[in-house]
Amino acid sequence: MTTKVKLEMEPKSGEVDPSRSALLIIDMQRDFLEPKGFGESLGNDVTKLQRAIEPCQRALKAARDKKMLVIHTREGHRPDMTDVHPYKLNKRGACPPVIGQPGPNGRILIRGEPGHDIIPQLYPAASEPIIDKPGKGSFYATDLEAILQAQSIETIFVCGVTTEVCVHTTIREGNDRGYHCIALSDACASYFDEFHTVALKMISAQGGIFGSVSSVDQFVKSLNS
Ligand code: TIU
Repeated sequence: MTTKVKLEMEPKSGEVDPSRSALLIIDMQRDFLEPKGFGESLGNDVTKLQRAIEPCQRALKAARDKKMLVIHTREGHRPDMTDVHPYKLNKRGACPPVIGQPGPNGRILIRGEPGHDIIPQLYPAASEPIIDKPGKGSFYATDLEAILQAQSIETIFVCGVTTEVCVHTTIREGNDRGYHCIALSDACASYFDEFHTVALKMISAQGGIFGSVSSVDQFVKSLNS
């Protein structure tokens, strides 16, 4: 039996089934949120992303309390770097190639290095799958879709970083695959305030062209209703 709960969201409030929902936490990795990692090497102020940590913690706690499926993602590459395409490596010379370079937290954006791992505040439980992805979207070159299908998931609550890059790409990919993707606005963050705002608007515009937008408070309220 399924029990649906009401959820306030844009563009239209409705019902979701928590037993067929997953919380997807995107790329809350040290390489994006801490100094000297990939994010900062691209010229970004990493403190802007840190505002998503506490809301992500609240969403994670609520999902765990209700035994909702929680999935974490990490962007990164094989130590031999054979899965880094030339464009991503040097970005047409726009900034120095940094993937694989040594940093204080190990080789930047390389799997197994300390900087590639998820920040301690949101560290995955042993039962929570971690998706290691080479790209921005969480579906590309991963087994995320197989997991969602095996667990009969129809709704994905998405949070993490960055709103307009990996969160957005994942929501677009999920929408094309038939999932109702709901961004938790305050648990997402961007290095650019205006991109964060507009990226969220783009999801729910045109009748929810890519999905819906809600908040951590609404998510928690629904799960506790
Ligand atoms: N996780 C993610 O969004 N990867 C990025 O590279 N984001 C940027 O905003 N650069």
